[in-house]
Amino acid sequence: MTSRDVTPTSLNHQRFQNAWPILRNDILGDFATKGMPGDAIDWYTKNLEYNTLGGKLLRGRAVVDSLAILKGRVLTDEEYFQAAVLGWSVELLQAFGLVADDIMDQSLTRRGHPCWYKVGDVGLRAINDACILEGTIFILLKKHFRGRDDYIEIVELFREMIYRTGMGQLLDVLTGPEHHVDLEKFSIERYRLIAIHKSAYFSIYLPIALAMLMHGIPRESPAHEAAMQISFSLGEYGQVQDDFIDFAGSPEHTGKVGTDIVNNKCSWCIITALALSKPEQRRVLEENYGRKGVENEGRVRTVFEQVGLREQYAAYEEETYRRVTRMIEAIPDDEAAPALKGGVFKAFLDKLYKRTK
Ligand code: DMA
Ligand code: MG
Ligand code: MG
Ligand code: MG
Repeated sequence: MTSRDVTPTSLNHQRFQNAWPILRNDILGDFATKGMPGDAIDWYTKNLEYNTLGGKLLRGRAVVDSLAILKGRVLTDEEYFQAAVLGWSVELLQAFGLVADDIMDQSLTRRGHPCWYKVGDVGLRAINDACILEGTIFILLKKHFRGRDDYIEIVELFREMIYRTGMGQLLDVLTGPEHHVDLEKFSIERYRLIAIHKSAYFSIYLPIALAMLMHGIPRESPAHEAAMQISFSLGEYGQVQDDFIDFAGSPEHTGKVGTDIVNNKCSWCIITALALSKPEQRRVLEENYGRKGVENEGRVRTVFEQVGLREQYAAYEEETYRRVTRMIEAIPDDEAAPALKGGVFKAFLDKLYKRTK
């Protein structure tokens, strides 16, 4: 059974969206209950809506989709709502991560609008807004999960995933410092460590693990271990896509302007280009990567084209799709992992495959 057999995608999207107004009221109600005056509530309303909405909701919807696949049936309204609370909590994690990420990456646009820190007089207040968005996750969890057997495991999982994501963001900036370009620091091993931490844990493993916990599969189990390993592969694939889109995507379509080349990021594009470049091309990369000038970026882009990065990416995508599919097909349907279903990963893989934003 695939996720599509369980619930049609468009219907599922609407059902997921329907939970938002309820959670939004919970969140703003909590702010008011704790004595926050009107101006603070107004500010928070803007922060919340600007940064949580407008994305693809890939991660949030993955929680409900995965739970339906694990159960092998359409979810009841109660089950759906509880899973949607977790899904929106993942979206809140993503929201606070992006607010902070855009400051660190000095990005200009996100989801087709100025990054939050670039809006009006927000500026570096965005740091505190990110912290509040993070705190909100635990308000929702407390309200809707306290008293359930899986409450503590769910809270701990969010805490761990936030911590891992922070480690990934740290590695991301340490590997590509703003004023010291050293392409020797870039390696595929380092790349994997960054991608797994900044992306795979919260984007892939978290939604799937939440569905598994709701389905009664405890964290300390071979099923979670297996889920984590496949999530790492899927997460790395998703980050390679993000990196390629940073280079090749059009801002009108993706809603964001690529910043990896000027920011000296240890991206899949530069690692691949370095591996393929002739000495002369490598010199161009060394002299121009991570520099602020438009001409510098242009020269790097030219080398990326010369080494055939687009073809490399297309080949990587096909190879990865086949490799991850094999991993998914190899999930043992046995005593060790009785309740893990390959369908949850296949649904994720198919959503990522050939994405252009
Ligand atoms: C973002 O990585 C990671 C987190 C944890 C939000 P990134 O900077 O490559 O993302 P984007 O390309 O969307 O700015
Ligand atoms: Mg970024
Ligand atoms: Mg970043
Ligand atoms: Mg990126």
